[in-house]
Amino acid sequence: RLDELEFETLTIDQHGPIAVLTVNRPRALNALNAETLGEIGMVAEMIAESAEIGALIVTGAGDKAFVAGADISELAGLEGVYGGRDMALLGQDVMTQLSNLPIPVIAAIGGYALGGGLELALACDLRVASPRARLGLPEVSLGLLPGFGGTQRLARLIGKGRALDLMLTARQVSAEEALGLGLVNYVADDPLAKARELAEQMLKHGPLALSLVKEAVRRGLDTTLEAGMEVEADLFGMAFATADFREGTSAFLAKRKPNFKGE
Ligand code: CO8
Repeated sequence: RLDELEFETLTIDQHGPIAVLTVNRPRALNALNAETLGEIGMVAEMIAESAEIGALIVTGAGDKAFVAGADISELAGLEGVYGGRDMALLGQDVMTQLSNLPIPVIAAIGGYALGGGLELALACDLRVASPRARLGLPEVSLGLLPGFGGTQRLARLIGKGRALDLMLTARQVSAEEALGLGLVNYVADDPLAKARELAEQMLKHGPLALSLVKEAVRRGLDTTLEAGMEVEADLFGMAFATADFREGTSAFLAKRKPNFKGE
């Protein structure tokens, strides 16, 4: 079981098929250093190979922050072009691993989600924020740009104009404004509870279908509409060949609840 493993900078809890990854460096507002990134990558790798975990929630320890960014004290010690580039590549790889997981991944944002912290949330499929949350990409205020996929994922999620507004001004937005921008999906007083509720709702459905939806959207956004339609048709064909599809349709016709097996 995942929750039997020990990590230095994060904790993992498992509630049935739902895993909760909590970034746990509250004294640095859960800032991501190379060790945390490595540990998140390890967890993603294990979840990708686990048949037991059906959904992942990513959150931060304490009330104050989800994750307040990359660890600025570590960044300050990196030397030259290559140090920075390597750090960006490490962070990008980890975010892509999370984003490519075949299960729903939900960020529960209780406080600050800034810089690399917002990029972590952007690598998740959905974002739920507390009314107290503050979100932003303040990298230009440090003479940097987002380096963990933020320039790419934010513009794809909320559009070029809105993404450039946030990145060029470095301003923080409230949860309410983030909701209006489409940056978060839900605002809830208890974002972790809301994320669990959403995960449970998703887990009623066929797990293969969930993973195919994610794959179709992800691959489609990286290509033309025409090529995306082909991806959709191919994946639809794959869904058609599953036992889950037969179970889902026969359960509907027999007016009973489906019992999906992920096959
Ligand atoms: N890194 C390291 N330590 C941090 C970070 C961080 N990102 N954020 C907060 N901390 C630490 C503070 O230094 C402080 O430590 P100490 O108690 O030892 O002084 C502790 O956490 C508490 O923070 P504050 O006292 O500052 O708390 P406040 O309530 O006064 O302020 C803020 C909260 C507004 C969130 C403030 O802490 C802040 O502005 N933090 C930095 C936010 C930021 O700029 N984040 C972006 C970082 S850059 C980034 O993420 C780039 C990602 C891409 C990298 C690409 C690789 C090359």
